[in-house]
Amino acid sequence: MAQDLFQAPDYYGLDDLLTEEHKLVRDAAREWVKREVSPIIEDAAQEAKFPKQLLSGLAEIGAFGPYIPVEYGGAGLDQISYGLIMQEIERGDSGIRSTASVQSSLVMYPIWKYGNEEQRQKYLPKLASGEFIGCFGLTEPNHGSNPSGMETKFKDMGDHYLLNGAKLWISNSPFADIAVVWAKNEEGRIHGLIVERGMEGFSTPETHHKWSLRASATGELIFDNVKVPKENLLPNKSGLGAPLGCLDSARYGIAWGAIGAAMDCYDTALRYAKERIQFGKPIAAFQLQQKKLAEMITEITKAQFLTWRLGVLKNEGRATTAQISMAKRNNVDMALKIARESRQILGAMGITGDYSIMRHMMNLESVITYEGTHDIHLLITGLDITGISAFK
Ligand code: TGC
Ligand code: FAD
Repeated sequence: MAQDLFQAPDYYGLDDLLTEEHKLVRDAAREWVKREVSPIIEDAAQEAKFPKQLLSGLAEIGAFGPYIPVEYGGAGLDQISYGLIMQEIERGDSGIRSTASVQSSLVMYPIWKYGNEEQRQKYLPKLASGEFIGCFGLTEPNHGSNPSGMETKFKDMGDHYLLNGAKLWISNSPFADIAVVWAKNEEGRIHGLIVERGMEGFSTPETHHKWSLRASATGELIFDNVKVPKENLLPNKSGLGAPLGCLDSARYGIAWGAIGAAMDCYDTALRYAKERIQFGKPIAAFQLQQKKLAEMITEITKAQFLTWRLGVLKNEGRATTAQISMAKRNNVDMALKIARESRQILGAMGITGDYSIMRHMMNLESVITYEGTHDIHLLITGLDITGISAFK
């Protein structure tokens, strides 16, 4: 990839609303991405390999459990710092942000919120340091948008549970040390179980040939009569609301992350448009290109303020699921549109790996699908404003 010359757009002075801590955390993540991610990410994506060498750095910048209390190894930061870290990482690559999202919001969060003290002490410090990597198994071959229909189930065998079923499209599964798995008990009630690599009957085959999130490892979770110790059941919450509560946290992080991808595309396109000469002028001098760039910075600015406000509400414990859906949906759509427009500004160069735009564009096709599709988030808003569910 060409040298990383990224300069973050801040058209309306959002920085004035951030604390010194927010800016320190954000700048540390930004520097780390420039130093460690940008130089290697294009090759990793081209080769479809997750760059494991980034794991220790992710832990160091506080990306594993930013808001988990320090006593459990987390960074003890607020929700805006968490968001800013996700923004900076996704500025580098959505796949790397995925690893951080899953680890923090889909693995550490449920252990912290729904686990007992023994489980917290056993797993959280190791997850925070990156010694353990986790994954989250909700989606199944026959149940994506509709997880309540899940078929994975466990049976009480007296001294252990017996787990059977399969999960599909699971980020980090091929190398994860532990999986937080959602499964139904004999009464059909959904519970979370911590399944550890090495348990007999548990396998995690990798999903190949993706055109999107190529620098992230995706795979299956297969449970063939896996004996799960009883102490691995998360005791403090059950029902679909338990995994959905984790999704609230991850979707919030994605709303920030998508801004990072959009910023990177915009910044690259702006620089290119000012340098590329056609018809004797920089292409930035043509109205059609200015329209694209002006609309991009407008959309990025709107998303920055929507998401900052969501962060304030989240810090106060007032952000609703529907508000989080709106931000995830709006920002990912915004980023994908900006990636497509930016790609055009670069002409043929836009399709090469010399620039990050095409990689962001392809990544965002996953981001607009996972953690609730674009349609599902619209229906969540629809339900919230009308009181009528259009899901079923
Ligand atoms: P519904 O009847 O609405 O709700 C069932 C129960 O859950 C409660 N609830 C929530 N609780 C906590 N937090 C939330 N956000 C909640 N939303 C709902 C609700 O009150 C109810 O409780 P109770 O006590 O009455 O039973 O459920 P539904 O079956 O109608 O489904 C609603 C729907 C469609 C919105 C939901 O199923 C959904 O969000 N589907 C999308 C699935 C999804 O997002 N999957 C993501 C998989 S993980 C992933 O993609 C990771 S990508 C990782 C990466 O790489 O970054
Ligand atoms: P489907 O649910 O089959 O939907 C197909 C289409 O139908 C979509 O356009 C959808 O919007 C539409 N649709 C569905 N229901 C309705 C409705 N009621 N009304 C209108 N339209 C509807 N899952 C995990 O559990 N853990 C992970 O770590 C994880 N990582 C992922 C990583 C990647 C790279 C990808 C691509 C996915 C990942 N997922 C993960 C799965 C992801 O959450 C699902 O793909 C997503 O929830 C959608 O499910 P589906 O793909 O089965 O699509």
